[in-house]
Parts: sequence; C-alpha cells; structure tokens
Amino acid sequence: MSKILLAIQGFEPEAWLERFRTLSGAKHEVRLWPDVEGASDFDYACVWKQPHGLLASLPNLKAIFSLGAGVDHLLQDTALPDVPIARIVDPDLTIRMVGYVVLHAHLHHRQMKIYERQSIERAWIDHNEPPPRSIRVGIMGMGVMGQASAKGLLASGFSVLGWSRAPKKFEGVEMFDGEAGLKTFLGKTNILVCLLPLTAATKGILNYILFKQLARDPIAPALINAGRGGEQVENDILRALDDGTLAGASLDVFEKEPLPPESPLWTHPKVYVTPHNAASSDPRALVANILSQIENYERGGKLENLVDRKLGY
Ligand code: NDP
Ligand code: OXD
Repeated sequence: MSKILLAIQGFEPEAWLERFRTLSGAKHEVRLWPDVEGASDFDYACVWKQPHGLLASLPNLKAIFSLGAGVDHLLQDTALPDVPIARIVDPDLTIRMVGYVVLHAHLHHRQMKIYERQSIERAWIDHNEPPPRSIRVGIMGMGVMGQASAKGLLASGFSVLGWSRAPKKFEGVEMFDGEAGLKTFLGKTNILVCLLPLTAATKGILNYILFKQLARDPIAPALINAGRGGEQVENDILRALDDGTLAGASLDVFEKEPLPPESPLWTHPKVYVTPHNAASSDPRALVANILSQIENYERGGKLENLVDRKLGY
C-alpha cells in the first residue's frame, strides 16, 4: 500500500480526494493536506500550488505529480526534494485545449466581436472574411498542447506555423525554433497562439515589441494566450489593442489570477476573457492517469512525462 498526499490550493480539493479514494480502494492511503496530523511518511505527493517547504518535509517521498500540465506553480518552491516530478499529459486535458484554441481562432477570423455588436444594432452587414487557408495561425510552444492544437487548426482549414525551443518537424506545419526563428515566425503569423510553459525564458515574451512584428495581411493580428499570465504584459496588450496593433485578444490566463475586477480587460470590446479554464484539470478524468503511473512505478516501471528542472518544464 502506498501513502499519497494531496496538497491542493486553487482547485477544489475535496473532489480530488473523493476521486482518489474511490479509485484507490484499499490499494492506497490517500490524505488531503492540511488534514495530515503530523504524518510525513508519504510515498507520493500530488499537488497544485502546494505550500512551499511542504514537500521538503516528506523524507520518504518517491515522486511528485503536478495535477496540471504546467509545473511553474510547483517549481516556484525553492526547497523541493530531489525526486522525479511528473506532469499530467492526458487526452481529456489536451482535447479541451484544442477546443479552446480552435474556437478562438474562429472567433477572431470570423470577427465575432463585430457581429455581436451588429446583432445588438440589428445591422445586416457581411464583412467577407478571407478564406481560412489564407489565415496563418502561429503557435508558440509546440509540445503536447501545441501539436494537438495544430492538428485541430489544420482540420479547420487554417494554415499553421509553429515555434519551439529546439528544432522540430510536424506534417503540415511550417516550423521555426529559437531566437533565430522567432522574427520570421512572427512576420508570417496573423493569429498568435501562446501555449508556452512559464520559464525564465518565456516570462513577459508577449509584449508590444513582439506584437508589432506580427503579419497584418490578410487580417490584422490577434492574440490567443492559454499558456500562462506571466508570459503576457497586460499594459502592452491594452496599448496594442487600442492603437490597432492587435485587432483582438483571447486571454485565458493573467498576470494576477483571478483577474482583478478593476482590470480594463474585463470590459474591453476587443477581448475575450475566460477564467483559466481553457483546459481545466478534471479529477473525473485525471486521477486514473496518476494512479496508473504510481502503480506502474511501484511495479518497477518508468514514470512518464517527467519535468526537466533546468528547463523549467
Ligand atoms: P509541453 O512541455 O509539452 O510543451 C512546451 C512547448 O513549449 C515545447 O514545444 C517547448 O519547446 C516549447 N518551449 C518551451 N520553452 C520555450 C522557449 N524558450 N522558446 C520556444 N519554445 C519553448 O507542454 P504542454 O504543451 O503540455 O503545455 C504547455 C503549457 O500550457 C503548460 O506549461 C501550461 O503553462 C499551459 N496550460 C494551460 C492550461 C490552461 O487551462 N490555460 C491547461 C494546460 C496547460 P521544445 O519542444 O523544443 O521543448
Ligand atoms: C495546467 C493548467 O497547467 O490548468 O494544466 O493551467
């Protein structure tokens, strides 16, 4: 029997506990922080925004699991024990992200903010959007989420470009990499999708200077950020929207979450705001994935989707 600690802030912890206990049966003992009564003999920790220092106080820990795809929340803890860290890769999470990206690419290509306004004004005006194939959607971050989103966008008829850290090839996608490839990638991109992990290299990358480099033909550029809020400079997004550098933005993540009520992004006529739920971690779908990783590891198998602490993702 393994002892599993859940340390969850920001998600609904009880739903995770219930699902872990239901699927574990008698196989594992599952406890939810802070209700651990001084126990520290846990084998595994499954966390979302765990309190810093908690994991370092668990001497028997064999591995840590992030309850989401991103691990920036976890790696911010500077006292992490030296055990493997695995992140979630699951079809449920991935398909949700594909849905978000494809939906918002369509919203910008089809100028839905304009038609929403026209509907209120009862104005029957067709703006003759250019063919989808002529719209180039550029994805920053061609990992699990980026690759699946690229397929969804291609199936919707868009042209797709990708940008990654290291060189990569994907069928039907024009790929760029590193600092050297960024300028050309941006210069060809109409709708920019950010699916990057938050690291020292990506912090603040979505700024005014970058927006200025986006292609303006056949449509003015739009930004879709479902990566992390720390990657965007919100004042720069507002400036770019207001001076026409960006025609629109879909933001699922923010510098500060929840987005403060006084943020002008909430009511900006060119912005779609969603509450960091482009791809929500759902315990009904993800707990089985984590338990099967634990059970495989206990049998001597390898952990999958390990995080490289140096790269930060
Ligand atoms: P992956 O680790 O599979 O992919 C990350 C991608 O980013 C890789 O292609 C990587 O390049 C690229 N990358 C990293 N650093 C750089 C850099 N400095 N320059 C260029 N490219 C870089 O992650 P996922 O696809 O699973 O998830 C991506 C992110 O999406 C998560 O980290 C999280 O922040 C966010 N996310 C948001 C959700 C939401 O609901 N809003 C839900 C789930 C995830 P390379 O391939 O060369 O390594
Ligand atoms: C994740 C997220 O990283 O939900 O999975 O942001």
